[in-house]
Amino acid sequence: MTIKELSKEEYLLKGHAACAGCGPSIALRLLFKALGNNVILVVPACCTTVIQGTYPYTSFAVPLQNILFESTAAAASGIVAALRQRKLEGTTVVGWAGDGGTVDIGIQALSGAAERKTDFIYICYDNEAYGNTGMQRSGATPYGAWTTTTPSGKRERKKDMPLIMAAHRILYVATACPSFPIDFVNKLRKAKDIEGTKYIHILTPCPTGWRYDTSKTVELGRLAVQTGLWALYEIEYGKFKLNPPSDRLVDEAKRKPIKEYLTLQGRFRNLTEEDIGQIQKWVDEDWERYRKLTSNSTSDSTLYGKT
Ligand SMILES: Cc1ncc(C[n+]2csc(CCOP(=O)(O)OP(=O)(O)O)c2C)c(N)n1
Ligand code: SF4
Ligand SMILES: [Mg+2]
Repeated sequence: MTIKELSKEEYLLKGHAACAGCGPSIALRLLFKALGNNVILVVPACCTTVIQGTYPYTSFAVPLQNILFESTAAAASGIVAALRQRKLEGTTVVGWAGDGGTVDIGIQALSGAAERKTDFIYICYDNEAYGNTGMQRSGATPYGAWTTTTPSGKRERKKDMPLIMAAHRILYVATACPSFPIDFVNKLRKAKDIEGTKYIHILTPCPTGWRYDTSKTVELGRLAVQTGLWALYEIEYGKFKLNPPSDRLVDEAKRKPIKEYLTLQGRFRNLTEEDIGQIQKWVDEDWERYRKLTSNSTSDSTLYGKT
């Protein structure tokens, strides 16, 4: 698929309440272009509840259920069961939650739904902090990042949520970023046709929390991928596969230095050279892991065992 072939329909309507340059709102627009309007969205407390607007107004032209912060996957499970009971086929149920609502408070409901193989797509849009409540740190905030609760920079590393979901042996796990729109759209369309729990984790730059100019959202997403900090991959039926352009970055020389990404963002202002060196080392270690997983993918072994 090319950009020109994307649907012209817009189900994220004009006049929504996202900040200028909001990465998650670009991803939402693409989500609807990929899946159309035969979807039911489940959204917990997060920036998206602001983007959608307050009743009786809404910027979403699809059915949507707002639910408690911890309950996205539980509520989506209920909707999937209700649709099945009423024999209503063809509607895609999508859980759409922030990083806090996924890797922290929502993880038990999501883990339960994945273990039950609930037939829905769960998307974590990751702006690496609790945006809606003023930018507190989450389990997905990266090492060194300023948030209101880590004023001198977070000292812990980001949770590897896609691999946590892969450990549930679900049939489809993928990472994406709206700066690579066709990759994201293709992953959504593929996920739609797989039965069971599908998990897509998207890195969505947030100018308000990451402290950069609102015009740089797409550029930052690209840099996250080009430096290798955010790898685009799929784990399909347990097989790990890097997607373009990440598939070319196994060669270290092709990765841009991580510094190019970090220095564009005010939230990393307090990083020392030593911190930057440490982050670069971790990124390089991740790639050694991706290299091993990629070379395994030519054999019959999968993350879940033999095919
Ligand atoms: C049980 C509970 N605790 C805290 C809150 C307050 N709260 C609402 S949204 C939010 C942060 C959401 O962060 P995230 O999931 O990362 O989404 P974002 O706002 O960044 O889009 C918090 C802490 C709540 N609604 N319910
Ligand atoms: S705080 Fe960030 S994620 Fe939330 S609406 Fe603003 S730009 Fe988007
Ligand atoms: Mg968040």
